Amino acid sequence: MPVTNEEIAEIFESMATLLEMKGDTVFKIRAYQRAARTISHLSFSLEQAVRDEMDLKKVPGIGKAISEKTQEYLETGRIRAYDELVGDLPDGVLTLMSIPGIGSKTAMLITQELGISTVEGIEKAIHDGALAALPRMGQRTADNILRHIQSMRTKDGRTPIGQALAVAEDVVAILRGECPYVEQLYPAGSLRRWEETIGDIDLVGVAPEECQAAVGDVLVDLPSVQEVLVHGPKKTSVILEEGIQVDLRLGEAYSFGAMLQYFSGSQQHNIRLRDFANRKGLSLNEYGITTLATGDVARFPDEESFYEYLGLPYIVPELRIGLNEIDAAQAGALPSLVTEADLKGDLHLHSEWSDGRDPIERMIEAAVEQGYQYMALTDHSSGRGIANGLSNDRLVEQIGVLRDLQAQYPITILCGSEVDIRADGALDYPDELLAELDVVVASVHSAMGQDSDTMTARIMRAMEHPSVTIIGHASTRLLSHRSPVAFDIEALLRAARETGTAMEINSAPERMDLKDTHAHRARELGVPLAINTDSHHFTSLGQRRFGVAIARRAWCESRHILNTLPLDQFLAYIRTPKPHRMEIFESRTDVPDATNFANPLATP
Ligand code: DGT
Ligand code: CA
Ligand code: CA
Ligand code: ZN
Repeated sequence: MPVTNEEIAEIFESMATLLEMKGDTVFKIRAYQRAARTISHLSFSLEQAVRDEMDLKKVPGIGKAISEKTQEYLETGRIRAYDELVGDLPDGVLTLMSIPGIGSKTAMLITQELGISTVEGIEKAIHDGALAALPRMGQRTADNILRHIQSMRTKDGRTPIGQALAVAEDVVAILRGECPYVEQLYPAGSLRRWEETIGDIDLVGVAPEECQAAVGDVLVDLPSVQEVLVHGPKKTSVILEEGIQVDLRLGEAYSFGAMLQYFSGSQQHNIRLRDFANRKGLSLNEYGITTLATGDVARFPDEESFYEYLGLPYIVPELRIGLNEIDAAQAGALPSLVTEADLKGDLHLHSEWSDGRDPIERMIEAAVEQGYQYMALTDHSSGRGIANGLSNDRLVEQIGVLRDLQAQYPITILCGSEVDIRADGALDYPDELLAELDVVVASVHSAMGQDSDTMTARIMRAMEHPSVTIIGHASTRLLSHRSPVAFDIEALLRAARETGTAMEINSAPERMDLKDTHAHRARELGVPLAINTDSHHFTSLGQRRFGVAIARRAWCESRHILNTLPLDQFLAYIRTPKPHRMEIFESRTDVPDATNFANPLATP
């Protein structure tokens, strides 16, 4: 492939842009811009000129540096100086710059202020107004960018669990409605294991053999089906409008256990389980368990009997990762995982006083309906212009309102705030006001582009504040929208333990933050974990199931979760100064002996 002058000019143009972003000297920036312009207007091919051993420095506008880099590019296909400049950029800046209408300055501003590094993230920020609120942006520019994105849209592989589960539940409801002979029908695969993102939706079900094909017929006839991949008697595969694939498989009730187990995965878990079975002279497949010596096949109506036949206790889908769960099962060391029913309160709720959609009363009623003993209202602090944060005066007023409302409700209403952790780690309210609150969730909402050391120190400073109860959504990631901030999770979790600060598992399905592996480490270190919904709407409290799933994937029992404490112990906890409150968390007397293993997804 010949190298064109345009190609070379473009690289120097990019270098000028990158140097500008880096804040390099105007002189250097201009030199690259001039070179780019000169090269794109040359009447001869640079490649040919170099081959002819012409001295490029003779060309006006091309100096020594440009000449050498041109040769380097023609010889090696790269320019090291360019690669280094790209390497220095924050994540995602180049991605953002690939969107027409977003230049280097805007891309930097967006990554630094909003922490956004993906096209989807920009889209979200346009929809919620955050982009238009940036300096020199405005609604019209934001709308233009959105149009560009929509025209360049390509589908990336995986779907966040919140979206996939909603689609799966809709499809299951329709199939059940149209096919009354279907006995069982569950999501399997990554969805049943509560992975953060889902490659495709696997549905497995039971129907009498003569009716199985009809279920597939209903699936392919759904109005949202865009493409049919497979349409057979036992298996049907379609792609829905949203770009999500659905695989449906049907089997018989007497062997459904093996089928559900097989298609629930993970593939790694199944491989390890198969090795385990092989050593016992058994072979596994989706129909049952074969004794190799005799060829006899055992059938299982449910997964419990399947695992039991292998000499193992039941392993819940969330634990089927393929790491050490089979060893733990064999040793009788599986945890009694926390369940939704263990939660006694929600400690992160918003009302219309800040950026929530509903009145305080509605949020309280929703907490009562969850059966909670306590709840904390935590509207935003004022630093967040776009979230309609509460000024000092309005927070004082809200505390009064909450104290007045208490008499009307059979739930303990705790006064709280989701207070901004400013760029330097200071909090958004004065200490005296924070000390008035029962529960303080401290979160990062700005300057998300800080480097790891700065961000870690910033959050640690908030942890050291005596009034901070919980660090909210520590990584600030939005699944497929915004990358996590850079931080040292180990240092943060150790600081949380030392200061007596809880870490939030934010259940909002677009957040899932802490994520499972971080929650796992938090549990190991003895850090209290609070499973909150961060609800901005009274219907969102049920999203706790996503947070509970993270905790379960992190091998958490009820005793590892702060808001499973009964009211009296929780009040004692928050009223005891940090870090001594840890003693209350650690001396739990309420932990039940046995835990219900049922996967919430698998319960009809
Ligand atoms: P995904 O869809 O990428 O989010 O992940 P999964 O786990 O849902 O994977 P999927 O949909 O390809 O297959 C569903 C389950 O079926 C998988 O977890 C285990 C089982 N399975 C599928 N293909 C194989 C295979 O080739 N070997 C084994 N051992 N299991 C398989
Ligand atoms: Ca799947
Ligand atoms: Ca699949
Ligand atoms: Zn919040």
